[in-house]
Amino acid sequence: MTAAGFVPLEFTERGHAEMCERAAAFCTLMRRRRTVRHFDSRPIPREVIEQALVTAGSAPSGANRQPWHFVVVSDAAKKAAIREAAEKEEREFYSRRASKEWLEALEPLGTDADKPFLTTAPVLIAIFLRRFNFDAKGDRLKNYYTAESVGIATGILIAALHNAGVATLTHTPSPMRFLNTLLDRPSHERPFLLLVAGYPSPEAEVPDIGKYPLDELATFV
Ligand code: IYR
Repeated sequence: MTAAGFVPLEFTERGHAEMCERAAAFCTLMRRRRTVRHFDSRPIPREVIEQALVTAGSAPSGANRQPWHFVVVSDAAKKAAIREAAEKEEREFYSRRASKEWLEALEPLGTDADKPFLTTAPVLIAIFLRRFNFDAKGDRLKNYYTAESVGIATGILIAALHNAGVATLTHTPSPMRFLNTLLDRPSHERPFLLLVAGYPSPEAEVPDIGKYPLDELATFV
């Protein structure tokens, strides 16, 4: 990225009614997003994934360092290797590492150590957080607000995929350093999240849980 000057902002100011309409339409769209744990194996169009990744890459980031890297995994052998490594960690998590309180919190989601979606879903997007970048000379360039930046980009990716008709699951096997080895990523990149993407299987069910209403999730002062 070279130092740029300044260019005029492209911004569309909308009337009050149009603003409200668009806000409501987007809210309706996004409230229909559900985390899916049962996927169909049918492939999803690669262009859709590519477009959603470019959308995610539009996220704001500390000093515009864009401290993310996305690895799109559709190879069956790679997915199988990821599943095997993730289930190994998950078995530890569910049988030993997780506190009683944590397991109780997960109860309504019905999750366990088996992760068949890691091999049935057509695509796994491994999201890496780059703790630093390298400049043209190969010197380290510090990144800023990396977790915030990658979190925002991930949220935009989830929204972009949902908007295109792709269901997702935010999966966080812990620890997930195995992703560096399996996906050949350097050690200064930290696995941030494994986003499972695809069509839901026809019999997919989701937990009967809700979201906070406005008066609980926000305060206006
Ligand atoms: N990583 C585990 C456990 C898990 C933790 C949270 I916090 C969740 O919201 C869901 C699952 C798993 O994927 O099963």
